[in-house]
Amino acid sequence: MQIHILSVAPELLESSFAHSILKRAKEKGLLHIHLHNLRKWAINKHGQVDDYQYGGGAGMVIMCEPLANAIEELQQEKKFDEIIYMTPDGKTFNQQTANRLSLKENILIICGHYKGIDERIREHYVTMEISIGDYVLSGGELAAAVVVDAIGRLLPGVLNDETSALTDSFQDNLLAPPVYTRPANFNQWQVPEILLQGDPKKIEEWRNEQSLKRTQERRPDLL
Ligand code: 6GU
Repeated sequence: MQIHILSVAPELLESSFAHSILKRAKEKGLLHIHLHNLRKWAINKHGQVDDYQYGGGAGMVIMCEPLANAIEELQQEKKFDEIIYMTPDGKTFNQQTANRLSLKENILIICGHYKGIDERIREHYVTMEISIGDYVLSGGELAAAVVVDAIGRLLPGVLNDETSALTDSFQDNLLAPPVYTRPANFNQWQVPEILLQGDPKKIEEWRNEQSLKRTQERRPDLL
């Protein structure tokens, strides 16, 4: 899968993809992330990409011209399955959207900043608008990192049996059960007996019960 990201602060994204699971996905050639600095398409030698908004009001808006030029140039190389704009007024991201996006081949993600991007870019190029929750971030980069992480770990071959996505919270609309490791007794705090007995069928039953109980208690809206 190829993910292109257009941003005025691509440095913010670099370290997110340099670790652990996403690093392995890149090394295995399963995920290619291309960061593009929007300033490359600035309208003048001062690196300008934003301007005051029509009608007045605080905050700068990212201009049509650099965005349109960047998108058109990137589109000459490949056709994107989705052009995603990261924005707090987008559709709230969830596991289902992550699953769906993980099946695409080529994605372009646009990170906004300041007051956002000129509406005409949203009308004419953007195919999907994503928010990661009901709060405001100062830019779309951290939100894009969240989305890329959630997608990247779902790509076939990225996770192994030990880290399988099938047992993640949300994957079946249930929260994951509690987990334990050695020692079985720490400060008299005991690991549930059933996990120590080694009967796979009973363990699976127990985990399903725990998942259900946890979901009922914490996220009844998922049921
Ligand atoms: Cl995608 N962008 C910004 N700037 N703030 C957000 C967001 C995105 N999702 C939640 N808050």
